[in-house]
Amino acid sequence: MKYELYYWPEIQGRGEYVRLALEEAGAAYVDVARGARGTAAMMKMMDANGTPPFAPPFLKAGKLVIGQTANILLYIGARHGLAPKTEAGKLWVHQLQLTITDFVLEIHDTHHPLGPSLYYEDQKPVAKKRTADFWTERVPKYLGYFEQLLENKGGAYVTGRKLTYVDLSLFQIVDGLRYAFPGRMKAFEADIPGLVGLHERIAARPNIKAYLASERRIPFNEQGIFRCYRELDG
Ligand SMILES: N[C@@H](CCC(=O)N[C@@H](CS)C(=O)NCC(=O)O)C(=O)O
Repeated sequence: MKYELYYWPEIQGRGEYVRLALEEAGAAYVDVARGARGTAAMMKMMDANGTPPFAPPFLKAGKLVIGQTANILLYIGARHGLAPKTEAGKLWVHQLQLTITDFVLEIHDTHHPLGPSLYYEDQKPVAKKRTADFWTERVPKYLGYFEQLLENKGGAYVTGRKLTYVDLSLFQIVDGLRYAFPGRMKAFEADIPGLVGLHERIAARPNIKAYLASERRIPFNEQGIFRCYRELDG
């Protein structure tokens, strides 16, 4: 079965967490909206009767159409050995992914604190304030939490010796924060040696390495979640 991933074609965004899992798994998939008339096909899926997704990303797997990033990863994780097999283990990594989902929204809100429909240019002063609080309070709290989990397990990955989709998502978080806030992140990295090491290990995994070097990896840009605005970087 070839999966169909539906996501905005110009950005990594939330689709990237799904792409990384599919790439690591070596799963066959098509990034539908990047093809001809793909965005129209994506919009049509959201207008369908039955169980339409609210927003991209969503994944078509045979007859199933699965929305919400963490829900998609729950599905992929179980089918491609990227999650523990026990019920407790599955729920644990799903819980961690939902925490990452919360963090991703807070990252987005650094540049769009007043709302996603307004232009960044119309919310710059609030964005500056929000970003300052984000780096003082929220980054240390979220990344400190994941750093502690890594340290407690003492393994290569968050749950120990075995890679899960959560590790792939944390790679993306470190990569994205480095792009969006190079100065702030450089100063902060001394506090998260475990996550920095995890980022390196993920980047070196053969399937991920090949993916990152390919055209399938869309470069970071100022339409995505991680945006590099110099005025917000300190
Ligand atoms: N909680 C959802 C959020 C999905 C989401 O916000 N998708 C964005 C793109 S990254 C979108 O297109 N949203 C349309 C909207 O909210 O109207 C997830 O994690 O997948």
